[in-house]
Amino acid sequence: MPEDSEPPYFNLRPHDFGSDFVWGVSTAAYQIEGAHDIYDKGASIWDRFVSKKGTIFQGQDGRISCDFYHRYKEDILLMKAMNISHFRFSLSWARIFPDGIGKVSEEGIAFYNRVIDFCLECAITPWITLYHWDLPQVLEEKGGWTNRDILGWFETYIKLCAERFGDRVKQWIVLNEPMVFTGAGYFLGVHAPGRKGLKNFLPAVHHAVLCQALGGRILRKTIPEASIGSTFSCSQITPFSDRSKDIRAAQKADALLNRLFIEPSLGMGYPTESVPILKRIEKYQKPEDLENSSFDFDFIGIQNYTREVVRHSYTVPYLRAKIVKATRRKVKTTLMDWEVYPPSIYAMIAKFNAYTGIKKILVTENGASFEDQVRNGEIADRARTEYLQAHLEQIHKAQNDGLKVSGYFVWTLTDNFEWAEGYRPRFGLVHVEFTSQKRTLKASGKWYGYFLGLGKELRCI
Ligand code: GCO
Repeated sequence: MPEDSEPPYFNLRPHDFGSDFVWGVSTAAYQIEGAHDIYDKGASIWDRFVSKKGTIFQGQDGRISCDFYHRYKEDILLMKAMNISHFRFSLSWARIFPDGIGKVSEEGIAFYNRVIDFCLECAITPWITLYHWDLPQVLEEKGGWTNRDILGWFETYIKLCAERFGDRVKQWIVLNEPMVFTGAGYFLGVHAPGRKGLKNFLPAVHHAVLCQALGGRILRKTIPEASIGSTFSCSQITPFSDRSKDIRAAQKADALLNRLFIEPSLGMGYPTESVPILKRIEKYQKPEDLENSSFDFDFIGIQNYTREVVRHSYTVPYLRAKIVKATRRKVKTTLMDWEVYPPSIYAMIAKFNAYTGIKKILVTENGASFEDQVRNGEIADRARTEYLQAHLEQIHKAQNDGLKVSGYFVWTLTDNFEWAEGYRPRFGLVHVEFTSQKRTLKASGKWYGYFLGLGKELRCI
């Protein structure tokens, strides 16, 4: 047997993380569901964005993806076989409200009911993310996240989801990584809807902050017993050198990438002392907004994959800071060109733990894409297993050092549509051959299943 198909030795067991520790996998609707126009489903900004030339690697799209819409049973059974007891997935707003608000699609509701009910039948706890980046296109045409009316649209959407699914789903996440969907979608234009500049970014940020807290309040009211959170992308930021200019640049990047959304939600306002340009958000603020930006979340999901090294740069407007790419630093990287740097997850747990208002921290995403080799029907992805293990070791160390972290969700179950990168980066524990839709458990998936099952044989397959 080739050396790399054997899982590396790992000395931790699930119970070393505590008996209440939550173990799961995370997914997102547009990345897995396919069935992009089935029944009366409306188009989302991603349905539209992928059809623009030059936006996605090789012109790919998520029209079919891994066809989770039709194959959800097979995929949930795979989770069950791997002893995974928590499944985080998102709802497609345009599948539920084809016109953004107004008419409800009972077919869309029925699909999510099937998914939820099958999870429960398999003793898997469903975790719903309400917004993982796929705004209905009709709402984008009215300004999307830059239009303050989004507060009303979002309220209508969340209220309905809470009413229809809240009897069975008790774990709720309002937003997925607001920094990424506002930054990549409304500032850089590299994600849907492809808008650029501060005039789009700043109102989008402010409305996302307000919606995040509003979503929390609606969920609390509609499902009083629910556990409610929101998720944040975060990376340790290391200054390129100890020159004061680089240190200042790193502080600005930290404020923008790690603090911009969590701090207003804790009632601390925007980090304007580090990034003065954020003061321009005032233009979009109403007197009641400061109070309405915060919500007492039951948990915070942190999503960490790498760290960033940042240096001063005269050429970057406003921020005067830029990321030094991992490839240029000659460090070990994943296929996304992200440095493999497990201590970053420890640093982020410590950072979020230091905020007094945070009650509970879960790692709601962590994972890696590598060049997976299929040999004789086996996927020997030792690098992924090592990556996951190294991050789990850091989480365990954080717990030993008294930091609170009580869950871990791998990104992701199956290979899927990686946004602007298309299908090239594969993040799954399960390999998908996209033309036949054949699923094959990778060595990393087998390892995760053995680990969670305490070394017992995988439950079926
Ligand atoms: C996120 C992204 C995921 C990505 C994953 C890998 O929540 O971070 O939304 O959808 O696929 O992070 O890049």
